[in-house]
Amino acid sequence: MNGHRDGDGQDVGYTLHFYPSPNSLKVIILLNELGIKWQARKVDLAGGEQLSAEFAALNPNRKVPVLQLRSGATIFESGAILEFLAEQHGGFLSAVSEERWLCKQWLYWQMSALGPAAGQAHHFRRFAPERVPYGIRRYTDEVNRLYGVMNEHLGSRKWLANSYSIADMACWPWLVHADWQGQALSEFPALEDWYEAVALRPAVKSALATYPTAEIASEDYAVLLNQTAEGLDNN
Ligand SMILES: N[C@@H](CCC(=O)N[C@@H](CS)C(=O)NCC(=O)O)C(=O)O
Repeated sequence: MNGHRDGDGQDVGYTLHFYPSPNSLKVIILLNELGIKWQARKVDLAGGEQLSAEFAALNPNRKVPVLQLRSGATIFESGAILEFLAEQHGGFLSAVSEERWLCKQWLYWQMSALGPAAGQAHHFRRFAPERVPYGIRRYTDEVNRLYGVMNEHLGSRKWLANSYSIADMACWPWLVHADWQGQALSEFPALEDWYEAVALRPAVKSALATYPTAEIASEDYAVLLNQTAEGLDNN
């Protein structure tokens, strides 16, 4: 799939296969911050488009976001996409080794801790077809702990790394719906200041205004449940 063009025939460079949820919003923010040309293609998650053979060819894990390059090659996992774009376009990931790793450790912390725990909190608090108090408590508490970790770190610095970076862009979208995770930002003053500082950035404002994070309606949520290995070759 070479030479992506928009309606005016301009080369748009990248295509982002996305859904308006935190993992895609991270990448949209970075694309906006870098000011590069890209086009958005919304994937119909509720309709199960991610499970199709066509989509599996883009991402064997059948999730968004996926960044498609001009060559047609694709990159999945939002953290890898952020690193790729930051490296390719020389922004928001320091070239200085120590600073680079400070940024990457918070990026990996988001990918391995904040994102999965917040996702499970959303699941057990809002979507689970049955009420599971243990699941609700476990993930609400863990997200609370992780907010505390960020709050402590941000008590003595403005950004997660030395300057505004892909680490901030990775974490911020997960706090947009802190209430879905049973959290109140007002209980974490340094985190709240950081949240407001990121929210004021024009690239972030425009990402959120153009792609407001959407909740999948509970009647459409069924497709996201009970996926097993057996289902992988059903499509
Ligand atoms: N670790 C992955 C997570 C991707 C992910 O879970 N995407 C969700 C939307 S936020 C998805 O595509 N869900 C569809 C499904 O589970 O069928 C990343 O950060 O890219």
